[in-house]
Amino acid sequence: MAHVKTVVTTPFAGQKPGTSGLRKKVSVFIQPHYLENFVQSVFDSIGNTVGKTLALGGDGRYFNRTAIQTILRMAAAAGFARVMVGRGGILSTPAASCVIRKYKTFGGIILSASHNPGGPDEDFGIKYNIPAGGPAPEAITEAIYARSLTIQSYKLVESDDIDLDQLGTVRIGTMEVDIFDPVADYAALMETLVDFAAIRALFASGFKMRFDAMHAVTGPYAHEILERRLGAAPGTVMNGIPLEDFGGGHPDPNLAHAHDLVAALSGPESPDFGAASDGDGDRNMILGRDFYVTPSDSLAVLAANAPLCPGYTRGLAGIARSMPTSAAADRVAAKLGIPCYETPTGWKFFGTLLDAGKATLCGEESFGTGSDHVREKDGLWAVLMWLNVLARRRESVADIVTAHWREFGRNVYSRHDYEGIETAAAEGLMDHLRGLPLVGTELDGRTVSVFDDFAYTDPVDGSVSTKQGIRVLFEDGARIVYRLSGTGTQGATLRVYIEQYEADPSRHGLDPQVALVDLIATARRLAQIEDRTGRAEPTVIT
Ligand code: VG1
Ligand code: CO
Repeated sequence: MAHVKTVVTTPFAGQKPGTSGLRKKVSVFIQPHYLENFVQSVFDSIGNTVGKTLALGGDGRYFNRTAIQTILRMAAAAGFARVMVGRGGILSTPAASCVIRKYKTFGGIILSASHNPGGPDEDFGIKYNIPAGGPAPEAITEAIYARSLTIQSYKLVESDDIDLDQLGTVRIGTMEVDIFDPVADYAALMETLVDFAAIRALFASGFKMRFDAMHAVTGPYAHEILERRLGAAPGTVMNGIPLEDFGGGHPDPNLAHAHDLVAALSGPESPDFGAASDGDGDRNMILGRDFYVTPSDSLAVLAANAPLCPGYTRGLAGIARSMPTSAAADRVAAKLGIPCYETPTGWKFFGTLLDAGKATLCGEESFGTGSDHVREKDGLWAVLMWLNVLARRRESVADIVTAHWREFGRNVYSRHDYEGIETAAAEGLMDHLRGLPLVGTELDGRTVSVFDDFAYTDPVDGSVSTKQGIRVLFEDGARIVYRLSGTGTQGATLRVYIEQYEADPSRHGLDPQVALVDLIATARRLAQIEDRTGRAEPTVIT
């Protein structure tokens, strides 16, 4: 047995996991003991770790490799028998969930700050996923936080760094470290869910696509699956090499940040289909030629077309969406006669519904779509589902979405983010809203029917989550939601979600910013956004 060393430490304030794990600046994480305190708090909060297997990997950002070496030494000291590490320290978030489930590990640690920029001056993140494969529920993240506030020491085994790039098994003390191919298990799972033969035939017929991996984790996955297994032309995958700083970009697949892709998909000669994913591979953006698919619509279209895909031919048990996501999926669920669940923001709330077989597809307006195949949202899976639908329907993305609107009506939708505002101003704004007596009053010609701070009782385990976003629901079905982000690392980010139902097909083609102009004005005025934050306009519109 290698020597286990106990290191005395003192607690750090603020090691509280947010919407998706603990995210901080790299400068915070590299402080002596900071990462170690959090990892020990995880190991102390998840039950007996002796003899267990852990999955470990990340999105490849700066500090990923260093953190992995530290976590391996600590896992050995915690008595883990085995740690499975993606080669090069790489594991996309959905691939990590896949591996945890497939090999029945005692959960996993995922190193990622998702779509936040990477590099020495940017962000890092860490989260623990449970044996079911999904993000730890709040009861566990709260236990981890509580532990971090009392921690006095952590343990590690003294050993040299291991070579993360060499496939195979090495040992740290008695603990096995298996360096495995991070793509193979995930790609095999995808082959069971979508019709690879149909998609191969689509590409063979001259169909053209661009996939923007944004120099983040999905590059190797997209090269293998899209270009090698599905026969998409070489060059289909753009920015396919993972870089520690994502090439200086912001690996967030939206119209503002995936500008290379948006440019590539504009004009009559452009490819038929475009997609992008984020830092850790769980988000997706779907584009047609000169056409943007809102994530809420993408969920609804996939739900309506899922039986075209081999993994879903038997139909869906139910759909789940986060509260700020539009009600487009609800309309599909109603037509299919299946339930639609409304959960708080963050994938951790879908886990119980998926485990209980109550929901098959899940989605969030924040470019997250997924299903019961793993317990994370899954960017490439969503892209493959779209390809499967396109291969079977042989219509353009725009035609599929506009036909969907004609059938179900359009939930016109937009999210406005005000990033990096002062925390006190953001909290003051939310307090101001909470205090308003709105129910039954009229705002710019619309009557408020419901006004609350969203609370959720999990229908499976009964756990309650409160203060999940302020909702203003109007009698005509329009809606405004206000939330503060739980993933940022600097100041606060106010998210304003605006939605209005449009049944009239002659108005379906309008730009949402135009169609929603009155509601957007109401949202700004009601929350006194400019007065309180100094911002006349949002920083990002999706
Ligand atoms: C954001 C999104 C939320 C998503 C979360 C994690 O959270 O709004 O829908 O689940 O990011 O996604 P917030 O609290 O900043 O609004 V990822 O791809 O960053 O793991
Ligand atoms: Co992500």
